[in-house]
Amino acid sequence: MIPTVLTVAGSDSGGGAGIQADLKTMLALGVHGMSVITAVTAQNSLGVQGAWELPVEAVRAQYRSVVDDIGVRAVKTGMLPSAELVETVAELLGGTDAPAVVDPVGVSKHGDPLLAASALDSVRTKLLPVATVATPNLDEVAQLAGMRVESEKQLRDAAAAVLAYGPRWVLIKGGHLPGDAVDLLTDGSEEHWLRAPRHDNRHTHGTGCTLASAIAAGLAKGRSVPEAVTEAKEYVTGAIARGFALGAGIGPVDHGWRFRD
Ligand code: PXL
Repeated sequence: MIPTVLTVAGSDSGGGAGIQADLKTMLALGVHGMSVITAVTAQNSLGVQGAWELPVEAVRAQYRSVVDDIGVRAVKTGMLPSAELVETVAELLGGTDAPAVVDPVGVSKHGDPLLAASALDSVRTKLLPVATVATPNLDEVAQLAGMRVESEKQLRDAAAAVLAYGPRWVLIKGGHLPGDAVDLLTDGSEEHWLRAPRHDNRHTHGTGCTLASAIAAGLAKGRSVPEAVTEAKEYVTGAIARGFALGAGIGPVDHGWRFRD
């Protein structure tokens, strides 16, 4: 049986992030990817030109169609643009017996907002408590926990602050710090420091979506959280190394890099 994985996220018309990144990652990692679309963005290498949220009923119906018939071994969430959608998805996840990887998406690579400011409290109080693993980057840590991280040592404080909202594990992504790309995975008792060399490549669109989807793929295959995160980091590091130019701006990571090497 091929493990089934569901992404609940927004569409990126440029194909580098969002639903498109998630499904490519899942294919590359040997699982069956399925999607619940929460929003449609008009987007390219230069930024987000427009975004339209789907009605709550459309999100709920997609989710029930997939989960009730096909079933899911893991779920990943990405762009959930409104408080109403965050709360709907949190409730759906709470009623599903599968691990959930929550990427608390705040802004795009270009700084375009993908989440209403009014939804932040719902992310903290409804979505994070049902997460098996939450994967904030440092901008999202600042947004959610009001904490500015400027050194590797402070990743530990950031992890404690996010864990306080209730996810079982947190992966704080330190990639926006200078130097190596260092992330901290912890459940409050174990600590796993993941380090990868920084690739001098500006084509990194889709990095966060890809990492979270890769973690979900690993969990669906039955890996533990530390194993799934370690393997996902290896996959995304390879994808970043092979990120390529597209359009006039920031190109995507290469989801298919393992097929090419
Ligand atoms: O990487 C965050 C993200 C999530 N979802 C969608 C996006 C992006 C970034 O561009 O476009 C749809």
